[in-house]
Amino acid sequence: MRDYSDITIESDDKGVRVIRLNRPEAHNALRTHLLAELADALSAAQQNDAIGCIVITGSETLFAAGADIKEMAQLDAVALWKDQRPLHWKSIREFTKPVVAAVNGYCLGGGFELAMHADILIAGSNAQFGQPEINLGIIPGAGGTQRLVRTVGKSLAMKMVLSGEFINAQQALAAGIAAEITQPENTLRCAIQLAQKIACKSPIALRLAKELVLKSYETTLEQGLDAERKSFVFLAATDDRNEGISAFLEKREPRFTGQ
Ligand code: DAK
Repeated sequence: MRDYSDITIESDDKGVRVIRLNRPEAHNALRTHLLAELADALSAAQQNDAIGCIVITGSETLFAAGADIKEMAQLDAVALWKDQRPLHWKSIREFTKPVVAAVNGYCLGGGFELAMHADILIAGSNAQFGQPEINLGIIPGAGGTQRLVRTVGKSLAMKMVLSGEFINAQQALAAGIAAEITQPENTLRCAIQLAQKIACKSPIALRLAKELVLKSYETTLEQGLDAERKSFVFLAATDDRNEGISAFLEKREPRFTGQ
């Protein structure tokens, strides 16, 4: 395992790797170095067949307060032009394995955008979500203007992006941002349990399922259905599909191999 300073990594024997944001002194602000480590950790997980699902989390009281404002203050237009952060965000965006976000406390700005890159979000009852960039005279920079509206609809997205107001865990659940709410001390455990349930499925089917659900943001229904049908046919050529069906018929647990 590589040596990281801004994140920590922990893996279990059930195919789950937990990536924890670890800059408590700066409310886990996503400085460039942290994003680079995160992109690197995801790239390592991508290449490791033993990892089936990732959990991204912060602490019991805080997910992340956004981009590092102190770092941003140093960046003029030329520095922003050469900014490496969009490349790291691209790596995060293109990660193909399932990602569960376990979110407690503040989940703001770039932190919220990171959580929205996850496929499933489990929120602690103390979670607060917001896009407060407008208070700094800027706008969301990692997809907040695009992903939020696709999840919660125009009116709530506009309210959050234009006013900078936060919403709580209950509101996030009602708006479809969170899949589940739990007590803050249980958020990570809950996310890991879900990730373990996911990690033991067929990695090929998982990858296609994730890709197709995300594709629905970008395609017409007809194109999406076509892609789904072709993927469905493709899966019939895999060992995992035969194993899944055989296991069901033989009343045993499947053992997927990713072949
Ligand atoms: N950056 C740097 N430091 C931060 C920080 C942040 N985002 N948030 C908090 N801190 C630091 C504080 O400065 C303080 O440090 P010290 O003064 O002790 O050294 C420490 O963390 C504790 O913060 P507070 O004292 O403020 O704690 P409170 O509990 O009173 O308040 C708070 C918590 C989260 C409400 C407050 O800290 C706050 O409002 N933080 C800023 C939230 C925010 O505005 N977030 C949006 C940042 S802009 C891009 C991609 C993404 C983005 C931009 C471009 N590209 C790819 C181009 C994203 C932009 C953003 O996220």
